[in-house]
Amino acid sequence: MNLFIQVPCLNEEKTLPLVLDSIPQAIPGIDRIDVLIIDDGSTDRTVEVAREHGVRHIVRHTRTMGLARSFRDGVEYALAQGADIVVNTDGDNQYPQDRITDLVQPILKGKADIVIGDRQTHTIRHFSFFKKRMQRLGSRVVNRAAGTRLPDAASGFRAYSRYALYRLNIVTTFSYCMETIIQAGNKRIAIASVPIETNPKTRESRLFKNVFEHMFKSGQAILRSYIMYRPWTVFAWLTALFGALGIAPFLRFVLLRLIGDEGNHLQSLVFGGAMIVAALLALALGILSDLLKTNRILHEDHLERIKELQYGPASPAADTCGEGTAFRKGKKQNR
Ligand SMILES: Nc1nc2c(ncn2[C@@H]2O[C@H](COP(=O)(O)OP(=O)(O)O)[C@@H](O)[C@H]2O)c(=O)[nH]1
Ligand SMILES: [Mg+2]
Repeated sequence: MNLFIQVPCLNEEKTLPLVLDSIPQAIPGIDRIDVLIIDDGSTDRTVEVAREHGVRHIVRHTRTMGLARSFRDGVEYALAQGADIVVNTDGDNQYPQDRITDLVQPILKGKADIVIGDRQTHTIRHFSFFKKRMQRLGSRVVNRAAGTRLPDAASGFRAYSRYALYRLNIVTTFSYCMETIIQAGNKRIAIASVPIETNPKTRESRLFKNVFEHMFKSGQAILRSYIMYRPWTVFAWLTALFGALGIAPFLRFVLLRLIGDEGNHLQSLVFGGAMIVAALLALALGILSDLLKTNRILHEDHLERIKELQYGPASPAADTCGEGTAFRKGKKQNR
């Protein structure tokens, strides 16, 4: 088992040594541990610091491309180097790297393909009351969209098996944390959670200026993923809502006529007509997005096969008896 620990970095020269020094040297069940730095166009000494600490794997972006792209490029590099598990941790030393040993256990035991370090946000001292509530609400929304029961959907401290990385495709430029959970949940990839305690804060978040920006951007990512994976849920509800609003004025009109009202009720009928047009539009969009979903599933199947050809079989078990992939492909997938 080869483990790659990847650290996406944008100007982390100050805190990177703390991260690198706390990465475990050996983990039972893991034959080899490699550290990978993804430098997203840092202008400080991040890369030099990494090299001074013995990091041999560095992916560099000449210009800042964002966290989601950095994650993707890191994963591709790790898979090409033969990684069986990829752990992601942050360059600001927010996460306890010594807990990586526990983080990879569910994957080693074959119990999960993604493991998330649960920061237990309600206990974090530097989080305000409002931020704690919002973290809980965010996780609840993601769980609903993904059909999961995870306590901390926004945590970036995670382990992914090779199989999970073959099946996940990141399309948003932001908030890939939320997106991966919604994808994984809908694709019936097993996700586990391990409680962790975060380290004291070293600096302010660079990803979000404030909690409202966090909420707005995460909300966008969640909505997009939800429509991608469950278009009918969204558009069927919209069709039903507009349909009901459209039919009501016509029913009222018929009833009033029956009891002898001779008025023409033009305004309410125009409103009803507009609502019925909106319902038909929502229905058409639902049909279109369902067709697009079929297309996406075929594309994703292709991508999975390409990754298998490029990087080798998804799991060692699949190599010999096919068991590894067979038991993981759940029965009821909402892909
Ligand atoms: N690639 C990339 N990484 C970033 C960017 N901004 C922050 N990071 C990295 O993403 C991780 C999390 O960033 P951080 O500022 O701690 O955000 P937090 O998760 O809200 O605490 C750290 O490892 C940062 O170095 C960015 O624009 N691009
Ligand atoms: Mg941080």
